[in-house]
Amino acid sequence: MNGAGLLVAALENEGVKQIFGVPGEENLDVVEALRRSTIRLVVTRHEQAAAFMAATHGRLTGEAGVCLSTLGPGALNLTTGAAYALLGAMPMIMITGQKGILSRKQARFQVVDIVSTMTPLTKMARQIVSPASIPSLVREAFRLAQQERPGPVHLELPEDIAHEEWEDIPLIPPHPIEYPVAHPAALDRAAELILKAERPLVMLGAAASRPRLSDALSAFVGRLQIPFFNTQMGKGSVSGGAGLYMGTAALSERDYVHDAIDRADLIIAIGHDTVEKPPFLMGPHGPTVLHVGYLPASVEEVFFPHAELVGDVGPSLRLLADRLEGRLANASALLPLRGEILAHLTDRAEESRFPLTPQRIVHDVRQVMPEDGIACLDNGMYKIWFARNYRTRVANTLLLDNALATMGAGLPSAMMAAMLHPDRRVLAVCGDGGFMMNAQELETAVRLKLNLVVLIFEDKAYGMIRWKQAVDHFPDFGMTFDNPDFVAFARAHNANGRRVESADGLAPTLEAAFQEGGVQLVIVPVDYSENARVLVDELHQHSPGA
Ligand SMILES: Cc1ncc(C[n+]2csc(CCOP(=O)(O)OP(=O)(O)O)c2C)c(N)n1
Ligand SMILES: [Mg+2]
Repeated sequence: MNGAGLLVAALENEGVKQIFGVPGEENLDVVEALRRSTIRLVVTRHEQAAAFMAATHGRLTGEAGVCLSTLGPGALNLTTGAAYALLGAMPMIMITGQKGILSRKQARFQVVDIVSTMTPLTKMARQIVSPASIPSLVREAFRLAQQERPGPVHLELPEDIAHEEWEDIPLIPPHPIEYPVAHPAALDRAAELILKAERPLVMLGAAASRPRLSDALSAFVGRLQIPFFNTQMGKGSVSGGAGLYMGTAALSERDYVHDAIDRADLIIAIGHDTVEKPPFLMGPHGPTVLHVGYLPASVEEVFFPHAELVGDVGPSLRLLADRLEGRLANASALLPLRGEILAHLTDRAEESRFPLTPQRIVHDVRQVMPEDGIACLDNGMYKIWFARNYRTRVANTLLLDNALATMGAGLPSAMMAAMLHPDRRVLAVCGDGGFMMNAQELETAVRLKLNLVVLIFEDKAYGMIRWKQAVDHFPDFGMTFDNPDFVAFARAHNANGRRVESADGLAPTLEAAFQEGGVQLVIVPVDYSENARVLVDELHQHSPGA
């Protein structure tokens, strides 16, 4: 077997079912080994999309997704995806080619030091220098990528090592690992803090969304009955518990959910990862914060917990609930604020203005999406509206990126969700700017015969930056553009496209798109004057002092 064969056998050994990417000539031995393997090669139209898809596989399953590229230019195209997985804590393996390392028959043609490039963007970046090391390196790569805190790992396979014949080397079988559970002293301290709290509040952060955690978290919330809010990436980490949901902190201060946060004397922050835009700002006089996480908290100017419960989060929370269940007289002290906080979110959600308000769009999307439907957001102004207003009742049904917050990931992440869950409705939500950053993947989605609806918010602008420009009192300048005819664009890709022509047209158009199946674009004109009216003026009035 050659090095490439060993690599592919090691990937099969890890349970890999598909690899996303754009091969180059340096990968041809790997491509040939894939052809003979059980692993499917899914070519994309840009490496960035392959990386976003692989990262989303890791995010949704906990098992690293794998992407492949050639050397130099192809590998550089993976870098945004690497950062997306690193900041977002998504397990992913990137395999890139390289010219031969034992002789240099093409001098420096296309040679870039990709291992150095990837080092700050990954948990590990290595060149494979001998087939002998492949089984152990691949096992190590998956172990590192998948263990807390998850993230990307890069392996570079030079073409001569890929081609080199080697004796069969035994693969290293993966085994399950249980993380240590929090220390009894930490559990006692945490229980004491919660027992003496007068107005406790739970916050669910990004790490709360780990797929394996959803049941334990839902049980914890159900047993203690302490109301909870979530960060953007902690959204939808709990199934059920709807009666305790206080809102999502899409902004750092002043929003209605901050009425509860500002009154809390204890915040139990489960899985908060400070890669996220802060859900609230800690200061000298704020509440006590208890960090619950797989790893100790990182300390920031705006986040410095007073106590920590570190260990496998699910089992640790069960032990904590054992100490507290039925003993918390003040558990629901903040719950009376819930009705008023949530009432604000339905404001203008059914208004018939055209172009549509963002509130109306979020409302209508929710009507059309079943509880287990998955909405995958790109990055733009609508992300704040979805984070605030879109209610989730099933874990991991709103995927958004509040970590790298890159444009261009919406469509590829939705494609991955559609591949993993062909039985569920999947919706990509994009701006007209972000959609065009990876629009070429419509061809991939059609080729893969995915069932997927892509909703494009059309304001003919980089709306979010335009909004910030206005908030900061800069003149309106430089943020607008024209769009292609999106309906014709869809048709040119053998997809279908529909434009929403009236306020009442959105829900039926989305419904028709889902019913018809295949890849469907729905273009909805949006009225972004609500951004300033609600997110600046109204919230400023609501909380002028903050
Ligand atoms: C790759 C990348 N480039 C630039 C930005 C900065 N940025 C954040 S939101 C945004 C505008 C997004 O425009 P669009 O996709 O049309 O969404 P809208 O805000 O208009 O709804 C920009 C340029 C970014 N986050 N990622
Ligand atoms: Mg836009």
